[in-house]
Amino acid sequence: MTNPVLLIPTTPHADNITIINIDNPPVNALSHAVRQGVVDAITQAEQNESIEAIVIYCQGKTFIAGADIKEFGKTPKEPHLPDVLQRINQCKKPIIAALFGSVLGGGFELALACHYRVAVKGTKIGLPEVNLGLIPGAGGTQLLPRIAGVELALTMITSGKPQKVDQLDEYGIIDLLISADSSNKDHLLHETITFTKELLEQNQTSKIITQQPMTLNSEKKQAALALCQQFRDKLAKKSRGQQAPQSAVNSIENSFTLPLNEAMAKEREYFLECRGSAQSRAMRHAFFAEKTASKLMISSETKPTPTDIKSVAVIGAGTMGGGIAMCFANAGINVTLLEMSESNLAKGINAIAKRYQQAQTRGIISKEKVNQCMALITGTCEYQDLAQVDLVVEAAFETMEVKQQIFSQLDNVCKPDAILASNTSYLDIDEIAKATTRPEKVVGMHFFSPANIMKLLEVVATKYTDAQTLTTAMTLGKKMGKISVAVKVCYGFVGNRMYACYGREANMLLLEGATPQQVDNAMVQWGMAMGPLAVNDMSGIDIGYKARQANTDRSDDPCYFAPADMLVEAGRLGQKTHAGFYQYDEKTNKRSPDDTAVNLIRTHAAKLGIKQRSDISDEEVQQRLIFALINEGAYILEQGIASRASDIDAIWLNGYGFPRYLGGPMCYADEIGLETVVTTIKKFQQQAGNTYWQVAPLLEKLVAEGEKLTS
Ligand code: T1G
Repeated sequence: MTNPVLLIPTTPHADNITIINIDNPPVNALSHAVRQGVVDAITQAEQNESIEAIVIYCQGKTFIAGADIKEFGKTPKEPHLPDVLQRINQCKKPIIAALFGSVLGGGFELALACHYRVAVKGTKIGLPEVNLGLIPGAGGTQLLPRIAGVELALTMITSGKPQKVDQLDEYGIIDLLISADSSNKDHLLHETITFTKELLEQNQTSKIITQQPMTLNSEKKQAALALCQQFRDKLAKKSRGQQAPQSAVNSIENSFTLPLNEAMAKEREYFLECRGSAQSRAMRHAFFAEKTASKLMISSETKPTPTDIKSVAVIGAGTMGGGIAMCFANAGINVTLLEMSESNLAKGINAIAKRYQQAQTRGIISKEKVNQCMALITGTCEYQDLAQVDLVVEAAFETMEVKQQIFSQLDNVCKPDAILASNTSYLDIDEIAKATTRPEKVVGMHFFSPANIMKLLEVVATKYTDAQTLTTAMTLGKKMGKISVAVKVCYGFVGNRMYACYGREANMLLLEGATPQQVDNAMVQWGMAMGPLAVNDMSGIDIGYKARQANTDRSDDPCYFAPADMLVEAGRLGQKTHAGFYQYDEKTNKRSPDDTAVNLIRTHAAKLGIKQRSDISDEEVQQRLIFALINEGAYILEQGIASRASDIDAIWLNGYGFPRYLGGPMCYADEIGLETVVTTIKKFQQQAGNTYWQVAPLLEKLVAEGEKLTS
C-alpha cells in the first residue's frame, strides 16, 4: 500500500512552504495510514529549518470527508484522530488547510485544528456524525462553538446537515474564500500558497481555535444553557429514541461550562460510548447498505455502461405519475407526461405546479428551480410524441389489461432501444413484458408515494431484462437522488411483499381483541413513525383491498386481512371517508379512536370463530409485526428475490420509515439474535395454529451455523 500522505515541495517560487499531499481515494477518509502519514509529515516539516509553513492539500474530488467508517468495529490503531489534531495544534509552524468538496466529520475537525483555512466557494462543511449514531470524536463539539458560537454548533452537529461555506461567511470559520469551482484545484492550491506567503510576510503565524477561551458572561451562559435545553426537548421528538444527538448537546454544553481539557475528555467518553452502541452499529450498517445496494451483483467484466437518459415519458398524470415526472424534472431530465384526455392532463400538470408551489413556499426549492423544472415537463395525449424518448415509466391503472395495452402501444411507437418501465406495485412484470417485442428492455421502476419525496426505488428485473436495461435504470435512480435497489419479480416484489405480512399480523391482532390504537401505539413506541392502521387509513384501505381481490392466493383464508376487507365493504375506506380503523373529523381530519370500528371488528371476529384475548401485550404486537417482516425477508433472500440482506434493509429504511437507529429488519434480527427470532416465531406458530408462521429455512440454517443474515 503506497503511503497516501506525501510531503511535496511547493513550486520553486515558495520553497519555504511545504505541502502535505493526501491521496486516499475515494474521499480521502482518515484511515490509519493517513493519520500516521500526517503526523510523520508534520514532524518531517518541523525538522526542516527551511520550511516556515505547511499546507494540507488533497487529491481527488474532496478534502478529507471524515474518519474511515470502514475502520469502525475494528481495533482502533494509534495515532487516534485527537492525537493527530493535538499534533497540528502543537506544531510551531502555521498549518493551512486547502478546502474543497465535502469537508465532513473528522475532515472538518482536522481543518478546524489547523491555524488557517482557505476554501473554494461551494465547499460543504459539516459534522454528520449523528447520521452514524456518533458525535464528533476529535474536538468538533469544542472547536465549532469556539469559532462559530453555541447556536450554530448545536444546529450543525445535532442535525448532521452540512452547510456551504458561502452561507457561513459571517462566522469566520474560513479565512479566505476563493471563487474558483472545486474542479479548478490548482487555483485553490495556488491561492492557498499565496495566502500562506502573505501570512509569513505579515508574521501572522498562529491562530489556534482551542487557544481562544470560551468565556461567556453569566447572561450569555444562561442563554446558552437555555438553548441547549431547547435543543434537547426538540430532539426528543425530532430524533426520538436516538442517543447521539442528546450526547452531542451535552458535549457542546460542556464547551462553555467545563475547562477545555475536561470537556475534551468528556467528548471522547461520549464518542466511545456512541461508537460502541447498537444504534451506531445499525446506522453504520445503514450507510453501507445504501452504498452497496447501488452495486448490481453483475461481474465487473460484463457490467455494461448505463445508457445516458436524456429524455423520458411518464404515462399517467395521477398522483404517482405526477410525482415521478417531478423526479425526472428535478434531475434536469426532459419529461413528456401523457394522459388520455386533455382535462386529465391539465389536472395532472396543475397538481404538479401546486406541489412545486408548496415546496417553494416551504423554502425547500427556489422559484428559479421551480421554473426550470416546470419548463422540463410537457404534456401530451398523443403516443406519437413519445417516439424519440429514451425511457418511459408507465404509472397507469393497476390492472394487467390496461398495462399490457399500454406497453403494446409503446412498443409500436417508441424507438427500438427505448427502455419501457412500469411503476406497478404488485403486477407480474414478466407478463407485461410479453406484451412487447422488446421484453429485454422492460423493467420495473417501483416508486413510493409521494414519489418526489420518498427516496426508495425498487428496480425490478424480469426474467427477460438485460444487464444494460437494469444498469441504466439503477443509475437513473441514483441520478434522481434515489436509493435504487435491484429486486426480482414476485407478488409485491420485496417491500410490499414484506409489508403484507406486517399488515396481516396487525389485522389478526385486531381479530384477537387488540384495538387499532393499541396496535399502532405499540409500533410507535417500538420506533415506527406511524402505526400500520393509521397508515392504512391515510393511504386508503381500499388500495390493499383491490390488490387482494386481484390476487387470489389467499382467497381461501377468511381471516386474511378480514378487518380491513370488512371495513371497506362497510364503506369505511379510511381518511377519505372520515372513517376507517379510526374516525376523522370532517373539518380538521383529526384522528380519534372509533368504537364503531372496534365493534364491527369484534362482531366479524365472532363470525369467524376467533376467540377474543385480553392478554395481548405491546411486546407481542411488536414481535408479531417485526418478526413477520424478518421471516418474510428470509424467504425473499432464499428465493433470490433480493440479492443481499442489506438490500432489504435499504428498502425498509427508505420506503417504510423503519427506524434508522435499528438498521433495518435484517440488521435488527442479527442484533437481537436469530435464535430469539426463530424461537419466538415457533411460539407464534403454536399459538396461531395457522400457516402464517412457518419459520424460513434460511433462519434455521443460520442459527445452526452461528451465522448472521447480514454477514
Ligand atoms: N469512510 C469510508 N468510506 C467512505 C466514507 C467514509 N467516511 N465516505 C464515503 N465513503 C465511500 C463510500 O462508501 C463509497 O464507497 C465511496 O466512498 C463514494 O461515496 C472522528 C468519527 C463524502 C458526501 O459521514 O457523506 O468523521 O461504494 O458514493 O455521493 O468525528 O460519501 O465506492 O466502495 O457516497 O460523492 C463522518 C460520509 C465520518 C461522510 C461523498 N463522515 N460520506 O458522496 O460518494 S465519522 C461522513 C458521505 C467521523 C469524527 C467522526 C459521502 C460524501 P464505494 P459516495 P458521493
